[in-house]
Amino acid sequence: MNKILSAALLGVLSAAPAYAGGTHGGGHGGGMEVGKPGEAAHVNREVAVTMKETDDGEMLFEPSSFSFAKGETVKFVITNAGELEHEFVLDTAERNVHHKAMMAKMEMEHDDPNSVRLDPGVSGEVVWTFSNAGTFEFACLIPGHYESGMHGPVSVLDGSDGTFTKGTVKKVDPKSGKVTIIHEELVDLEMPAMTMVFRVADDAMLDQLKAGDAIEFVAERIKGKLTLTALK
Ligand SMILES: [Cu+2]
Repeated sequence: MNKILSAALLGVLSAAPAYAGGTHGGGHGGGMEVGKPGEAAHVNREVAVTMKETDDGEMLFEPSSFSFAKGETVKFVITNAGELEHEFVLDTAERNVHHKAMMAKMEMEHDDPNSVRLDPGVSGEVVWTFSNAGTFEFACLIPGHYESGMHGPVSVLDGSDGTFTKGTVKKVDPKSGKVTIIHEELVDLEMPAMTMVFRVADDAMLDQLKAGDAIEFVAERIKGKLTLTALK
């Protein structure tokens, strides 16, 4: 598992040749490497995303990164709080680069389930199932916007060979990258229910946790430290 996780975090899996086929049309119904269109009835988590420009010419997404567990269906509720048109596209970083190059050459309008394009002041949704582990990307591919800051990583962690344990977040400490959890028995680690401090495998996990949250998580011992490797 540790090997798989590090590979995923390094983005090695996103280069898997089996999915790297040359067609541009990804997102048309079937599965993509980043996952597949999700069904509203299966949403595990809803996240709010804001797109905007700053006074000094940056364009950005808030939050700027995500971390999900493999298999999660996420409803992204996206708001364009800026003054320009923006889009939210989920894909591999490679495919985004390719797609961006095409968009620089011609005007393209998409209506694929992995993306939404929004006028200023408008909100939209993308419901997506992250069916593969790996490091992916969300981005705005309108010419110039990616370069101005509109992209961020999506880590999909494979906790499938670990057991999910229920817990309640007691404290989040972003500075040290640690979270304190009041948890039930950790079966894989043979530890009884108690309150413990964990590191996170990916800092983006901390953005999704706040004191009082009821969570399910997988914890593993990585280099001797208790580490959260999946969250839902
Ligand atoms: Cu944009």
